[in-house]
This record gives sequence, C-alpha cells and structure tokens, in this order.
Amino acid sequence: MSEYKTFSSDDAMAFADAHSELFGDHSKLTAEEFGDGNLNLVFRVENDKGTSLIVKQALPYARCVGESWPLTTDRARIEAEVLKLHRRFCPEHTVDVRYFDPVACAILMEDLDDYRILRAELNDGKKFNHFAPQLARYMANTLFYTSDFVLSSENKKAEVARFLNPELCLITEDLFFTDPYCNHERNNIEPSVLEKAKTLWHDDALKAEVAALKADFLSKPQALLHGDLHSGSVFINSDNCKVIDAEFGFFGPIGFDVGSLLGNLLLNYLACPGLHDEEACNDQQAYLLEQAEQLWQQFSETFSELMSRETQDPALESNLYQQRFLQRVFSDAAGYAGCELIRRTVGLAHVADIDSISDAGERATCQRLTIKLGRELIMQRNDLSNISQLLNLVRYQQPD
Ligand code: SR1
Ligand code: MG
Repeated sequence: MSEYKTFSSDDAMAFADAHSELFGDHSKLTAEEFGDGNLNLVFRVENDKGTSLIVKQALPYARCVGESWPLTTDRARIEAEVLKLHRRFCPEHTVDVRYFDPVACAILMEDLDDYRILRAELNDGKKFNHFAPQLARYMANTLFYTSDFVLSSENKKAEVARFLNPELCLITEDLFFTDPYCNHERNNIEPSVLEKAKTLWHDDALKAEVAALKADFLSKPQALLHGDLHSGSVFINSDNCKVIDAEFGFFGPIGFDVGSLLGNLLLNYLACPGLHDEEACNDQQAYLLEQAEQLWQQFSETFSELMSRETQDPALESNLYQQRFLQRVFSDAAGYAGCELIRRTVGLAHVADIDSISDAGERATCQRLTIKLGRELIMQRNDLSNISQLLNLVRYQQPD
C-alpha cells in the first residue's frame, strides 16, 4: 500500500494474508469489523480452519466522535512499539503484535478469542484470583525495565523522544485533568448528578491538587506507560490475562498506570450495588478489595525487588531513595485513581460498570459516590501511608 486508505473487510483480509503465514494460498478468509472502542477499526480475520488474527487500523479521527475530531494515525505506531517493548519485559501478559504497517497505520496481532474483556467479566460478577498478581507483574516489569533504574541516560532520552505521543497525551490531559473541573462542553453529566458535579468546578482546594497531578503527568517521564490501563484494556480467561490497546503510551509517572487500574477496580466496586443483588454485591465487593490490595502489594514487592537487584545507575541504588520512590508512586496512584473515578462520571468517556446500572436512582447514588471518593483520594493521597488505609477509605464511604 503506497498511501493510507481506510480498510474495508477485503482490505483487512488481504493485509492479514500478506503478513502472516497462518492462512496459506487456498484458505477461504472471512473478516468482520467488531470494534466498539472509542478510536479505531478492529477486524477479526478467520480462515476456514478456524485460525484467526486481529487487524487493528487507526482512523484519522476519533471514532466515538467522528471526523470533526481529527486524530493522528501515528498512534498505531506508538501502540505497536509500546506493546512490542512491553512484551519483551512481560511476554505472558502482553498481546503479541505480529506486524505493523506504518503507511496503512495497521497492526496485525494475535486473536485472544478464548479471552473476554475484564470489564465485562467484572460487570457480570465473575471472580478470577489471577488477575491482580498477573497485572501487578505486568506493571512492575514493564515500568521498571523502561525506567531510569535500568536505561542509560542517553538511551532513556532517545526512548522518551520515540514515544512523545503529544496528541493522545493531550486527550488525557483534557479529559482527566481539565474538563471535569469546569463547565466543559465535552462533559457528559447526567442531570441527577449535575449539582454534585458543579461542586467540582468551584472547589479551589481540589483544583490545586488536580493541577499538581496534571503537572506531574506533563513533566515526570519515569517509565514507558501503557497510558490507558483500564479494565477495558485487559483480556482475561480462566488462567491468564493479557494487556492490549497501548496507543496512549508515553513516558510518564508510574503512578498513572497503577492508579488507572486501581481506579477501575474501585469504579466496579462502587457500581456493585446497582449491578448485583445484595448477597452477590457483598461478595463481589469483598473480592474487589482483596484484588486491589494484592495489586498494590505485589506490584510494590516486585518493583522493590527489581530496584534492589537490577538497578544499573549506582546513584539510584540507595535503599532509602528506593523506598521513598515507591511511596511517592503510591500517593500518585491514589491521586490518579481519584481522577479516574471523577472523569468516568463527569467527563466525556464513561464506563459500562456505571452506565449499565438500569435503575436511575442506583446509578445516581453510585455516581455521587464516585465523585466523593474520587475527591477524597485526590485530597488525601499524600496522607495515606499504605494500601490498607486507602481501602478503608473506600470501605467506609457513605453517601452525602
Ligand atoms: C476520545 S478517547 C476517550 C477515552 O477512550 C480511551 O480508551 C481513553 O480512556 C480515552 O480517555
Ligand atoms: Mg483504548
């Protein structure tokens, strides 16, 4: 292909056929477009033996809004390269990218057809004990091995430049840290929580803390982040999970990835009363808090071990510095988790956990709680010394 063209199903089949050895000359191929995300086209291409691959193509605009929101197709390169690098450091839990075409802005990758999206599974009340340890490992490995603890100064700067990703970072900067705290036209606020949302717009103490979190997002290139690590970016089956969708990747604060994932567990926790009957709700909430605890504990243990064993820069070997570093990652994660709760309630991009609550009253109660808990996490992030304290804040949340 000599120039960019939006793929039809036939184009996706030809692309998959040309760049894999799985299909062979005489295979009868079929393709269906099934993308339901905010940005891209996603095709499943399958042969008559049932072998399948995924073709993901970046559109030159944000799919969820339309052509009025132009968007760089370079995000496909970022996604392919982040996933390849993350797979080098955590192959078990990163989707396998087989081929990337910079002109078509298309990626050929493994089809996780025996996996389901983690968000959908949690919304259905499914419980898996492996996802917290596995995602903790994914984050610890990918974030440690792309940080200053390992990369040489020169290499780190070259990598920061390779993954600048200004347009997608701007989306996060706006949607996470700006829009929810003002009367922005992109906001998506249910009338029942409008009054509560408006309190955010006049909350100067909160806005100062969100500004600090945004400033760190803008200027703390600690490691190569996934950049959009919510429960819709994780595929899971009965024994494994794999991370997908790294187009928002860039060098940023480690706490952003950890906080995004933690925030999504908390969103699901707060949605439980609207999604399940009382007994199932109590069960699911207890399970989610255990997973959240393990997620942080195992992430911090693995990251600590890696720091003490594998740090390459002698100046960063100080044990005291490493402990302080991790404590700061924890506060950052608490703050970014709080931002995730708020932006998923007030901002443009909501989550099915909350939006699928059919009872309007339950949904409004849940949304008010996400705003309240989000605020507390942001405001108290530097006073929370450990994950148990953070989870107590969640556990004892009361509606206003
Ligand atoms: C216009 S993009 C909206 C959201 O979808 C992505 O998955 C990111 O979370 C982004 O904030
Ligand atoms: Mg995504």
